[in-house]
Amino acid sequence: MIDLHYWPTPNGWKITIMLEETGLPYRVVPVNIGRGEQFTPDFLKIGPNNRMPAIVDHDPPGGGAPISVFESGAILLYLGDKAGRFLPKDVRGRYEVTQWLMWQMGGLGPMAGQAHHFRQYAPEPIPYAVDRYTKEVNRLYGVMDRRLADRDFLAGAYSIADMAAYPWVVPADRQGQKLEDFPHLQRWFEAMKARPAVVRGMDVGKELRSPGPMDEEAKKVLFGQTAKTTGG
Ligand SMILES: N[C@@H](CCC(=O)N[C@@H](CS)C(=O)NCC(=O)O)C(=O)O
Repeated sequence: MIDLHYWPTPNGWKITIMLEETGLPYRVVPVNIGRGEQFTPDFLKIGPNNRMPAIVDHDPPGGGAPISVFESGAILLYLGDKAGRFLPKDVRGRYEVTQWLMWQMGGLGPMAGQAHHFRQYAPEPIPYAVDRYTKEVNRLYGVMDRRLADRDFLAGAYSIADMAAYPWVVPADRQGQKLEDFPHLQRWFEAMKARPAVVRGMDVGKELRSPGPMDEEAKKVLFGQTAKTTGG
């Protein structure tokens, strides 16, 4: 059994999609990030970056003590190896997937996250920041669109790279993007959205989210963190 320390957000959905695709048994341990549960000493033992997702695998390949993994990209690699699916074993296929996974981790996710922040949450409008991150996400969508022009999925066959990217394209409008401007990306998006495991993964824990805009308490917890306030 795998414990998934989780809250229903794009980085969490990457992992629920993979777990649903593979059918690996898991149980959700909620980490309410709007109430500061990412700062508790117990969570920091497995998620030292104060961010979910993280997993603890009580039945790791090869046996032995439980293995914990944080960072969604590392978790996807771990689960790909464990399940022997969605991550090729041959060196060419494996790095085809790994480079697009890293592209998502270092590019699309962080830039889209900043676009969300400055477009939705900044207490006062900062046009330079809005413009900078909206344009950068637009460039990254263009990269995906070109990549998908002559193949079905980012690394050719469906893989953990697609599972990593999809949750960050779901809120395209919050990033100031129109999928109609990217026809190959739009076709990929529709194909992803139609996969039953993707639908199930995106639904995990939806009852945990409070409806409506982020409340003031969550804003206080999430924005303005420093080393002093996050040490557990
Ligand atoms: N690079 C990390 C980022 C994870 C991340 O940013 N998680 C967010 C939710 S999507 C979080 O836990 N936020 C809590 C906070 O900002 O305090 C990963 O991919 O796992």
